[in-house]
Order: sequence, then structure tokens, then C-alpha cells
Amino acid sequence: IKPASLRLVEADETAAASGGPALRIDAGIAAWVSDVARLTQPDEIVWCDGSRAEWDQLTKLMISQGTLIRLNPEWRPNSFLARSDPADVARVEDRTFICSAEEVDAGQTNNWREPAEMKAEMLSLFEGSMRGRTMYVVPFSMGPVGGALSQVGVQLTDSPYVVISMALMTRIGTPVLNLITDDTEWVPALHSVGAPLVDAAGNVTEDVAWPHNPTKYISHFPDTREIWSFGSGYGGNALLGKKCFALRIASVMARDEGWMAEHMLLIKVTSPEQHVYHLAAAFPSACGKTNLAMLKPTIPGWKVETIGDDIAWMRPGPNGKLRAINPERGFFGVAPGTGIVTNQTAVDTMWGNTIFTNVALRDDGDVWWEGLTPNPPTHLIDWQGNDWTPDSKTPAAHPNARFTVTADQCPSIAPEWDDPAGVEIDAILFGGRRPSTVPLVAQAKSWSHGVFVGATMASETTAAATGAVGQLRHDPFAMLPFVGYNMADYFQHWLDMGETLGADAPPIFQVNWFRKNDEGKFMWPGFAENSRVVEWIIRRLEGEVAARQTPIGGLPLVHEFNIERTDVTEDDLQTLLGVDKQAWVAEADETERYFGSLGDDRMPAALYSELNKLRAGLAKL
Ligand code: SAT
Ligand code: MN
Repeated sequence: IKPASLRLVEADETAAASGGPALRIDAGIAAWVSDVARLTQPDEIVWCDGSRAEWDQLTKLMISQGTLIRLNPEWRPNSFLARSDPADVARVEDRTFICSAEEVDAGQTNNWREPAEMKAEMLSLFEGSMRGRTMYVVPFSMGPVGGALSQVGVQLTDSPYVVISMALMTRIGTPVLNLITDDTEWVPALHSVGAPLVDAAGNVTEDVAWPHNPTKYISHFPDTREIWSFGSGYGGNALLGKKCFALRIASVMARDEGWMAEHMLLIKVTSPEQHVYHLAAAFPSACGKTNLAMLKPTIPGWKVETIGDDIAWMRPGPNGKLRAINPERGFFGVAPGTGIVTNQTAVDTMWGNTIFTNVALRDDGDVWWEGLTPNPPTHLIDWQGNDWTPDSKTPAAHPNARFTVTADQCPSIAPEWDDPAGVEIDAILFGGRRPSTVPLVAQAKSWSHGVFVGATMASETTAAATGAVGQLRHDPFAMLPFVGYNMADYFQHWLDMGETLGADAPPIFQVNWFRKNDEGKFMWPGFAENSRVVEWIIRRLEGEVAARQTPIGGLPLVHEFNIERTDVTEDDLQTLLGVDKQAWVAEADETERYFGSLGDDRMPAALYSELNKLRAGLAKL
């Protein structure tokens, strides 16, 4: 089956003129599409309209190609399983490049290549890369279509899996295309899986279920605001609206225009007194953002609603306070560990209309993964298509297996989640996976101390990116893989935003759900019990609880911190809310080394001054 609306559009044509749907296509887009088509040589071009008919056509096509398996509609209507190639299962940070004109502008934390050189190399990869395939044109909006804080882009891709994923994760199609006129800024995002079906000599290769190329490049051109992605069909490598645009390119736009593009969830919290607060929280990939975003408080009278689970765009609003939107339309959540015990809301969200990638298939045609239910079924087909039983030595689902679903299916979604004006931010949280040192919660002493806390964040690595798992690495602001420019300049931008916001800057808190005791056991129950930390933060905003001032920030008083009806012992709570002087002295030394590694000439002096204050305070303990 081939999609019906296939048209090759030349620069001076419109889709309407070529017999397609009546679209008004900006000449700039049309010219770019035809340039890329000349380069990549697809058989056909499809302009995606974002309709249900298009979704049905593409999912049918992919079922026939073996890319998708339709799940049993009785359990999971309009839902599909995709199994990726085992060599294409996560973001490839070592193949991700920031191609600014000057190397120093990419900084010490990004891979850099000279833009013209990178383009020359990638042009030869893209040449003929779509032969035998269809090129899809996917106009997309990050943020509500036409919203003042929203941005538009156009992704060209030869992956129908990417098209349907973009359809869930962003607003795509005709309404977006109609927004783009001569003076609209839009981000061109070029993507190919790099697996042509016909070679230059005309020899035909058979297609595979998950085409990709061993050579991968995820390249960003921040000066011209372009994205070129080659060789991968997976997640953040291929859904270019997400990490590539909404974080790497948007962080550059934000720096230039005085706003912020952050790796943050957004929640609305209602207190028992019916006071409403909005929190933004940064955690690295696969550290529980989705769980916190869908938190069901265990403490009476509190309510948490979801606004976003991964990315926040924030800027000062008309009253001077920081406002945030979720630029995405859906969730691309980690499946393993998401289950009826840890996050019933997420499970309820995926009742249907969901794409599952690299999870296991049940015999009844539904899906399963580690942690979905306490006990595994007796037989499964694992993520690689092999028989699996509870005795198997390998996991049934890949650790970075994902569910993709729209946010409006989430039972805890806040009514204002897609308000184009965004929500006012009352507090910012920073967290990582830290088995030691970092307390359960601490309030930063000031905005600049908060920036220091963000800049010194570290976390154990997870399966969200290729490479070793469980190794502590610096991950400033949970943005290490996502800042599209020099990290030291990014720190400076945060300090500058503090100047702009002045007294209206929201308080900043550091949190850590992942403290372990000497036996290696988690000391804090986490998940829904994190509502207790949220409660303390809100009570701080209200001035209802005190904080013990320490060199690392304001810590809860043990007797004021609510652990009723938990297994947490008073002793453990002391540790969770304590300052381990020795560990912090070592942390300060490591911070100095890390700051030095970022390039001393651009590192803000304010951060070194925070480091000095920390050391002086520790010396007095
Ligand atoms: O693969 S993604 O980058 O989209 C998910 C993540 O790592 O946060
Ligand atoms: Mn993320």
C-alpha cells in the first residue's frame, strides 16, 4: 500500500497545483523541499496534513513493511509495537554535533565541526539516501499553533515511523503550514535513516523493518538554525522537534532573545487550602520526570496536575514573572519502571492511540515491560522478537523502551497545559541521581546560588543514551547533552535571566530522590512519596516552614518534615536532611576541577564566588 497523496512539488508549484490537497505552501519551503528531493532522490514526496486518514494510511503501510505490529484492539485500540534495530536504541551523544562558526561557541561539552565541512560530508551521505523511499514533509509547531511563545519547523524525513511519532509529539500538518509566510521564521529539519533501497547503479535492495545506517550524524547549525540528522530512526536522534529543536536550537534562540529552553517537567500543584502553584523541574533523561509530572500525592488534600514531562520554554511575562509553556504535544516516556505501582496515571494515559517501541509483546497481543506489573507473564516475545520467559537472562523490554502518546489522554493533565500564554512559575527544582552527598531537598540561598546548584548538578548515567549506565557524570541543569552553545555562556545566560527577573525570580530548590545507605538501598521511597518534598517546597513559598541555613542551602527542620505513614526512619531522615561535610569538601574540589574544564575565560566569576562561599561555609562547620 502506498499513501495516495504523493506529489513531487517543484519550487514554483503548490501541492494544490499538482493535484494534492488545497494547501498554501510558502515558496521558501517549496524551494527547500525540492532542493532536498534533488539531493536525496526519493521516489515520491508526501505533504503531511496530520489527519486521521493519513495516520491510518501510514500505520497500515508500516504493518505491511513489518515496521509495526498492531496490538490487540480489545486491549489497546489503535496502538502499535515497533522493534528497532538493536544498534539503534537510544540517543547517540558521541555522534551529536554543534556546528557553530567558531569552535569556542560550541564550548567544551559539545562535539564541534566546522559548519561547511560538516555540510560537505553530510551532503555526500544524503546524496541519493532516500532512493526507493518516500520523503515526507512534516510541518510542525512546538507549542500551541500560532501561540506567542511557540515556534515552527518543517521536518523532511524518509521514515514513516518518525512521521507518526511527530504527529503524537508535536502539532503537525496543514494548520502549521498555513501559518508559514514569507516573514515567518521556521527551522528546517532534515532527516534520513540513510538506507536507500536503490543504489547509484540502480540495484535494488530489500527493505528491512527498521532501516538505519551504521554511520550516524545528529548535526545542529545554530547560526543558521538548521538541523541535519542522518542514519538513525530512534527518539531524540530522529524526532527533530524534540531535543534537536526544542532544546539545542531553541537554547540558542533563547540566549539571543532573552528566554529559556530547558529540560524540565511542568506541574500544577493545588494545596489543601486550594492555592495553586506551578513548578518547573530539571532532571536528566530517565530520572523520573514523567513520574513526578504525573504524581499522585500520598498526603491528604494535595493535588498535582500535569503540564509537561520533558521540556519547558520560559520567559518573563507581562507582570515580570517567569511564564512557561510545554512546547510538546505528547510524552515519549521510558516504559521500564513505569507501572501500576509507580505511575498508574501513565499506564492509564496509554489506553490506546499509543506507539510502543522496544517493549515486549504478550501472547494476547498486548504489551509488557519490566515494572508494568509486579509479576511477568509466563511467556512473551522480547523486544528483539525472541521467545522470553521469566527464566530468561535478558530483559523482555529494552531498558530505553518507550511509549509515545499525546498529552491530552493523560488523566492528570491540567486544563491550562496548552494555554498559549503558559503558566506562571513559582519555583524551580534541580535533581539528579546521587547515591550520596546531595540531600533530599535544599533551598538555594539566592538566584545566583541556584545557578551554582544547577551548574554543579551531576547524575548517574541511564539507558537514555548509548554508553555505560550508572556512572556519575556532571550534567549541569540536566542539559549536558542539550545545550546548543558554550556551557559557560549558558551559565551566564541563567545569571542574566536572574538580573532580568530581579525580585520576581522564582526560588530554586535542589532535590535528590536517589540517596542510598551503606547497604546500597534507597533511603527515600520516592515516586508518589515525593509529594512530601513538594509539600515542603510549597510551605517554604508560603513562609509556613523554617529552613536551617547551611553552606549548601536551606534544609528542612527534621521535625517539620512530614514522614507520617512512611517507612522512613528518623535516623535516615537526619541523613537525608544533613550536610556531609567531608563529602561536600570533596564535591567543592571536584566542582573547581569541572569549572576549569569548561574554559576559564568564559566561566562567570559569580559561580567561582559561589564556590568560595561554599568552601568558606564548610570550613566553619
Ligand atoms: O530520546 S530522547 O532524547 O527523545 C529521550 C531522552 O533521552 O530524554
Ligand atoms: Mn528528556
